[in-house]
This record gives sequence, structure tokens and C-alpha cells, in this order.
Amino acid sequence: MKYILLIIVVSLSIFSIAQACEDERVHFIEIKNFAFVPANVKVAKGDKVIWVNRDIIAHNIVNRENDNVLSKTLEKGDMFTFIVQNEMNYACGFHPSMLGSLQLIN
Ligand SMILES: [Cu+2]
Repeated sequence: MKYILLIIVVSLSIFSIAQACEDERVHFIEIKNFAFVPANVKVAKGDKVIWVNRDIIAHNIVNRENDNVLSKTLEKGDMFTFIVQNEMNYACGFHPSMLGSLQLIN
């Protein structure tokens, strides 16, 4: 009986850990050759999005709906972390042809 309880407790713990990992998904977006790669990412609320600038040119992240500048100026190798609250179309403030989007799946 004790073993059965132990198995149940361990199973529930593993399930909780798996659930927690799933709840905190991380999406990496590379900025390279004047583009966001991938440009369109499917996300859920609470997901973490991390942009990494691979270019030698500086870029940033600007919300296209309200022109809010979300990140600092990202130099080569800089990262910007963002927790998803809503869908977002964004651009680079320095290079308006650089476009990307975060699309909500839930
Ligand atoms: Cu740019």
C-alpha cells in the first residue's frame, strides 16, 4: 500500500514538473541579416521570447501597434527577453522593413 502511494506521489510530481515546463515555453528568435528568424512565432500567454542579435548592426524591438520601444538598442550578441501577454506585430525601429509577429495559440 505504501508503495502504491509512493508511486502515485512520484507520478504526480513528475506530471507537475512536466506541466510547469510546458507552461513556461521559451522561444528563441535570432536577428540576422536584417531579419527576425523565425519572423512569425506561435506563442501562448506567459511564454518567454528571447531575441538574440547576431548582426554586427544594432537593432531593437518596437511594437507596431503603439510604437512602444520594448527593448534597448541591441548590439551584436545582446539579448532581449520578453514575457508574452498579447499577440504582437513588431518591427525594428531602425529598419522598418524588418518585421515579425507573435501569434497567440490560446
Ligand atoms: Cu534593425
